[in-house]
Amino acid sequence: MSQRTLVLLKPDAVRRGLVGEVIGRIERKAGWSVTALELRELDRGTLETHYAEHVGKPFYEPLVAFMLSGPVVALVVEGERVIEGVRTLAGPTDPIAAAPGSIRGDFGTIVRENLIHASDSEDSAERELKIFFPGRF
Ligand code: RTP
Ligand code: MG
Repeated sequence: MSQRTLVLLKPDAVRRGLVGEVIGRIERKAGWSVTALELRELDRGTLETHYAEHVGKPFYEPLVAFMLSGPVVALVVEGERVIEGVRTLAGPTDPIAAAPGSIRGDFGTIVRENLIHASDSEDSAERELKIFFPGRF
């Protein structure tokens, strides 16, 4: 089943020069392709919409500050079971719990600075694609 997912390379990934590494892992999966890609600075309103499920949680404000701390790379990836697949490549939220071989497991240590966001369901993907690439998906 071919799908689309929204991926964000978070400011830590951009700052640390890991954009090529992370996109390379995604691109090398058979049949997957990047169909939109942009480096951009986010604003508070976009983040509030994107992270609506987390508004009011203790980690929300530090998360927003982190996501505003530098540019992110927003991309759309298309391919077979790509929603679950990118989540698997990323690994669990806490990089210390993430297995080596996953993006978070290989490069992260801090829960907040976990390098990558990927839509977690078909509904999330549809919602998030509209937020980050309005009029295109
Ligand atoms: P994401 O939404 O970014 O793909 O990550 P996720 O599904 O694995 O994690 P989620 O629970 O949706 O949390 C969103 C992001 O908030 C930061 N976070 N910090 N306890 C904490 O300090 C904490 N918990 C979550 C992480 O950046 C996480 O990816
Ligand atoms: Mg999430």
